[in-house]
Amino acid sequence: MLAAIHASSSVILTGHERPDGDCIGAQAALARVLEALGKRVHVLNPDPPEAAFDYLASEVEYGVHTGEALPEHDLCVLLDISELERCGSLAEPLRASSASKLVIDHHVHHGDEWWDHCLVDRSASATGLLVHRLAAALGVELDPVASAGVFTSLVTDTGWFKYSNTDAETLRVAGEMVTRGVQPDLLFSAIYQRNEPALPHELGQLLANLEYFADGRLALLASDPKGGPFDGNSDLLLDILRSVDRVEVVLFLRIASDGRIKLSARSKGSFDVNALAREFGGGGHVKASGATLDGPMEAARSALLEAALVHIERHFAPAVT
Ligand SMILES: [Mn+2]
Repeated sequence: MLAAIHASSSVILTGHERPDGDCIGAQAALARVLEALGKRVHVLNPDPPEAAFDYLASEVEYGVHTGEALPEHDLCVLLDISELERCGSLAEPLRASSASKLVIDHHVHHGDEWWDHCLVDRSASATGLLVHRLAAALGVELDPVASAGVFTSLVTDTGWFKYSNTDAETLRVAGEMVTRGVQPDLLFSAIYQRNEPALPHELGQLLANLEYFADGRLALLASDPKGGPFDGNSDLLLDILRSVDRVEVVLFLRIASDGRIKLSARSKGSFDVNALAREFGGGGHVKASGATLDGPMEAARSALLEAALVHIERHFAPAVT
């Protein structure tokens, strides 16, 4: 893999649709590392980064692919994703390109290992952590922008170091990024404290539909279709639901602005929400997964609830004595 990077001269970095903080943070870091090695780098995603990450977007050019021909390249790196199908309009031209493909990811991968090279570690808290390891292997020092990218990856994928994927390496690397100039309080307010005034009202309306099942272990929130689409960051809402003592599984269904129904699934313990999300064509991690369901909302809610109760009964069934 290192040889493939050294041999390349022009590299496309890409990621999944609606790229999150880990995806674009890892891209920012890798873009700076490759540029330090003299490579020409094009960051090209199916969608732009959220405005919350404009402190990275002001330093790194995040191109958005709208169907045009790909820039000339001899290496393509997929970050925070291992399936070309999730690269939106980039999937076809990338598949047609003869350039080698490198996957840097920490998600569960199903199916063929189709890539040429990979740096995949499912135990890594964030893809940005893998880019940090790669930079060390390449002998490149992270500059302030790359450091902000790695820090962004770590904090967004660990819920600011709250989730069980927060390990010693994550905290050690976060500390190193602070040494390199990252100011955690500034990044925290940039990412989490710039919501619209309407957000608390929207969350209040959404929370009115909260239901508990399975003896309080399942919190299910299906947004009211009359309430319109919700494209805001749902982390805050998921945090509130997870804060309930008895709740083990959180399922949030919302109508996105494209009219489709998006599922965010979270687990507090060992319950595997990835297995549940996969039943609906989605996936992710054991404790955090998502999927897109067919509407209408009531049908999606019933199908999801029925499947979730089967999984929960299986998982929490008392041991047979
Ligand atoms: Mn990630």
